[in-house]
This record gives sequence, C-alpha cells and structure tokens, in this order.
Amino acid sequence: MNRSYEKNTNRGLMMDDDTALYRPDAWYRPARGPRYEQLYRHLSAAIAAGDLPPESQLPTERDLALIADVSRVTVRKAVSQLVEDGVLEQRRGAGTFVKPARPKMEHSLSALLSFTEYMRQRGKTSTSRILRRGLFLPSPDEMMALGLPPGDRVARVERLRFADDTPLALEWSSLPSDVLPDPEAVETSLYDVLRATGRAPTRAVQRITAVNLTAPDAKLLNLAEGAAVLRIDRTAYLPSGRPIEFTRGLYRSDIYDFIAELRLDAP
Ligand code: 16G
Repeated sequence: MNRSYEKNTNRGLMMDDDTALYRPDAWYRPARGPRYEQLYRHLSAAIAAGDLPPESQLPTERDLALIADVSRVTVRKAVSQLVEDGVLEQRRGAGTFVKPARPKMEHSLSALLSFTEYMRQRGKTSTSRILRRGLFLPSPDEMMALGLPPGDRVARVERLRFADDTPLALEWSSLPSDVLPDPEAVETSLYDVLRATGRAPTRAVQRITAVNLTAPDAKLLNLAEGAAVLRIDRTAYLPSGRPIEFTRGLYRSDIYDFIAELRLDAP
C-alpha cells in the first residue's frame, strides 16, 4: 500500500495541510507497536494539544484509511478507542467529531487528600492497576526522604491510576516497612490502608515540576512519547513530624489542574 490520497480521490477536496496530520510520516514509526495503537496515540495527543480542536470533524473512515495508508479496520480500532475515551463522538449521518473540551479537574493544593478522595469529590470512580509492590532495600533517596536507618526495608507500591477507566496518573510510593508491613494489602487506596492502622498522614509537602514522558510511561498513560505532564513529589508526615510517605507521581496535565489558594496574612 503506498497510495497517495490525492491520486486516489477524484474529489480533490482536501488540501495538503488538512491531511498532513494523518499522513503516515506524522505518526507511524516502524517497531513502535501496532499501527492502530500508534494512530490512536497520535490522534489522542493531537486532540489534547489542540491540533484537532473541539468540534473539528475527522475525515470519513474510508478517507482516513487512504490518507494514513492503513486498512479501514485499523482506522476503526483507533477511532473506536478514542470514542471510548470520550474525546471523539460519532454523530449519526454527520460523521466523527472532536468532543467539546473536557473541563479540567481542579485540585486544591491546601487540602491533604488521597487520589481516591479527589476522584470521589468529582463523582468519579478510581481504580488502580498495580505495577509492582513489595518490600525492598531502599535507595539513598528513599533513605533520606523517609529517614530510614541503614538495614531497614522500604515498602513500595507502584500504580497506574484511573478515573472512570481513563488513566490519569502513574504513582511510585515508598513507605517505611513498619508503617506498611504488607504492601500487598494496597488494592485501590493507600490512604485507606494507612487509616485502618491509624497511620494516615496529616501534613504533606509537595514539589511540582513539568516533565516530558518517556516512551514506556507514555504508553501506560495513553499519551504520546514526550508529552508534557506534571510531576509531583509528595512527602507526607504523621502528626509527630515523622515522614511516612514519599510518592513521585506523573499526572496528565490535560485533565488535571492544581489550584493554590493564597491569602494575604492579616496585618
Ligand atoms: C495522591 C497523592 C499521593 C498519595 C495518593 C494516595 C498527590 C499529588 N499525590 O495521589 O501522594 O499517595 O494520593 O491515594 O495528590 P490513594 O489513597 O487513593 O491510594
């Protein structure tokens, strides 16, 4: 298959600029996974970046297959995944359109909440896919952040976190092993497990930076490699001042918004 869209349509309606986004050189790289997945990720990133703005119409399945130089089945798989994600909608008799922009979820920076609680507040159900959990020898960073004595083990829980089936965050959490002796107990909410044993944090300090996603993290978050996300490092403390959690998280910045409320101190 190496057909040119212009040559194969006698309509000639689409200008080069309109099709550039869909052409294979814009999204396809050999050995980077199945074509439908690469096309899906490319379109998802284009929608998130505003290159395909809300209400814009996609070419028909047949046209898109010709421009992207793939089969209609490939197009259908990529498009139906985007419909499932809630970023595209198929309007009967009219075509496929980018949905109006989703409102960002706002997080207050001053309330110490868990991911599960943030999502519940927004009427969403949170789930986690556990990537890894267990007791390990701590890294020097973990020893420093958690004030661990030499020889102690650290509990690690690594999770991909979803809100209503959309992957929103990747989180790597480390805790002293006496605070979380059984990391296997964490199914969805880490803070629920800590609360059940009276060890939930009451204060936290966060550092927020913008980073670009590596290929494996991008794949998990359904974003394009290099997409900008928020990285938040949280160190959380017990009322005694003891640090008991160090979590590094990557959060989708297209749907996640952090709000800081600032007040002028009373004179
Ligand atoms: C939030 C925290 C994270 C904490 C997690 C616990 C931020 C930036 N990070 O995602 O540090 O580990 O909540 O949530 O808010 P869970 O109880 O639902 O597991």
